[in-house]
Amino acid sequence: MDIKYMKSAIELSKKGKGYTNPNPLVGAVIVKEDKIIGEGFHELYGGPHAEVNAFANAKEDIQGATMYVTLEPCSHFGKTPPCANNIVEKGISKVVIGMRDPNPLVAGKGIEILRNNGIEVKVGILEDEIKKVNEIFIKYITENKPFCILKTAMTLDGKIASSTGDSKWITNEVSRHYVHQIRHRVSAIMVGIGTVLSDDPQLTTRLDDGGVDPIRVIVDTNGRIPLDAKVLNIKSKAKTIIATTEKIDKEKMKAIKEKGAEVIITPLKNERVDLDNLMFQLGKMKIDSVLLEGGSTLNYSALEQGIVDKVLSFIAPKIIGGKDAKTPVGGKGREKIEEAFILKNMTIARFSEDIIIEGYLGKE
Ligand code: AOF
Ligand code: ZN
Repeated sequence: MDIKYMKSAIELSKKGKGYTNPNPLVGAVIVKEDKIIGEGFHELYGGPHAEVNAFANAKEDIQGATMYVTLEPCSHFGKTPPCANNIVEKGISKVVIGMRDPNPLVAGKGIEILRNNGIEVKVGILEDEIKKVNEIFIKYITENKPFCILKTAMTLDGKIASSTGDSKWITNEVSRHYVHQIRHRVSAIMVGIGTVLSDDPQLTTRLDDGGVDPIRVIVDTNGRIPLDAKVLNIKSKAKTIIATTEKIDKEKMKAIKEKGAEVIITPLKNERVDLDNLMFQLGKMKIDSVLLEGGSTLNYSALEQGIVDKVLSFIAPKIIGGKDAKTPVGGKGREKIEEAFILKNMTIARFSEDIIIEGYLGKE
């Protein structure tokens, strides 16, 4: 029974995808006499928490009911008052919690409030699944840096473009649609200046019902971005950030700002943008997640500087060959196999004939 209702709460929580960043995805259901009498989820950043929405939607008397909630109810006065106290006042007698809140402001204090008020509390139902749904939140709230997803798309023989640079399209429509769902889900999308110069991408979310555009981050050490690049000129609610260094020409920086983009300066790291420092600055701006979409030089730097948390690799059933055709990760490369970046918790899925591999970077 616990599993069944927690599953409903998880499904509800996912409806908030793309709208709650940098806050978590949370779902709650209220159950009485084996019947759901109220349900809610965190719908929008800054808005009511899942528990409050579940109370608001409850159709019957909730006295003595059980609440299933994916995340520990909060104990702090943030944008809204503490949910733990609210649950006590509403007369709920049992709370089943998916996972403890990793937010240092809460971290067990919500559970304590409930227990101190005589409420029966059970913690840790479908915890692994909920941790995956909230992998972005967990990293951001504990490290103040965005969760970084490296996405690559290649042919079966490991190429991301032909030797002439043609890359449209390697993956199929289903895979590309999925990428737009991720763009909707994350706070920011990041590419290197090489990708802007060669592809002039828009980096927007294009789903049938629109979707939320991510903030566009262009890593551009020397400030080479053309002022007529699409990322500096398209209409979008999300801003564009040029991440650069002291090497940028001051006049160029002024012109970029006049275009409405923001400029972030990082220290130099190996003569380039210091990506770890960039992640720190993005975290300060409440950016909880970054989808890294290439190119291959930036992908290698990101791995080397240890900012990548997850890799999402699309493999298409195509072979193009060509010894000069680019591969997903370029740069200098590791000299020895024993120095390779190792992934763990690998999963495989298919979108029609494309194969999708997901894995996480093992951090020592
Ligand atoms: C949410 N939605 O459903 C729950 C959250 O800034 P605030 O006041 O909205 O508080 C955000 C914190 O509240 C968040 O980091 C998490 O620790 C806790 N629980 N947050 O946005 C919810 N239950
Ligand atoms: Zn709350």
